[in-house]
Amino acid sequence: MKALLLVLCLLGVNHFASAMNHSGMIMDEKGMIMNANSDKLPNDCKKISENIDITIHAGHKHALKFNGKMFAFDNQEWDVKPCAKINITFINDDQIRHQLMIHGLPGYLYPEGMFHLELNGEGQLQASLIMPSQKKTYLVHCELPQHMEKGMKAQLKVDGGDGDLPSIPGLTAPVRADFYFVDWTQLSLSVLVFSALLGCTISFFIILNRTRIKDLFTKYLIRSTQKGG
Ligand SMILES: [Cu+2]
Repeated sequence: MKALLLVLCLLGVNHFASAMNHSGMIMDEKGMIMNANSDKLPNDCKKISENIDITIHAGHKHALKFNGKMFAFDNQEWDVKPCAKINITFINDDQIRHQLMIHGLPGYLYPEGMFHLELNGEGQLQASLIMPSQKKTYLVHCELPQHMEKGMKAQLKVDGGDGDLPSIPGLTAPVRADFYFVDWTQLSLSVLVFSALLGCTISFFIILNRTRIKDLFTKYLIRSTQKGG
């Protein structure tokens, strides 16, 4: 009976291990690497042209410099030579899940044309990929719901790329800019006109009485200094 249990346990462990590392995917409790490629050359490359180390941070703090965005990578664009080998260090600075996905790669090397790194929370992963020789711009993004729309979008160019992608924070304009609808009612219009008139009145009052206001302020300062002394 004990021997049977031991065999079943071993089979279970073996099955679990194979599930965590199969067909180009490595997965553990920290995150996932899918379709990494450090040695297979694309068909149009005779050799690796350059070896580049790129560190990419992901997190909400990198979106602070972009108005209206919530998530971002620390960089929005990279440019590499044709047939470059890119060694990526992906660092998640947030406590939530983020991905680094590169799309449009050749399917015979990268299933579904995709290179995919994922971190379930703070931490880092390293993986490599080899780019084809074609002059092209690849989409880099996080595919979690709303993360790309909220700013986690970038582009990877090979040989200068074949154009720019839209809606890259700080780089390119969106296809359709956000429109924030204002429901103008009689009340909201009245509040707007009243605020504008009030602002103008206060500004005119200050301009017309600037000498008197200056005198009063100076007197107040002198009195405060004398009291303090
Ligand atoms: Cu994300």
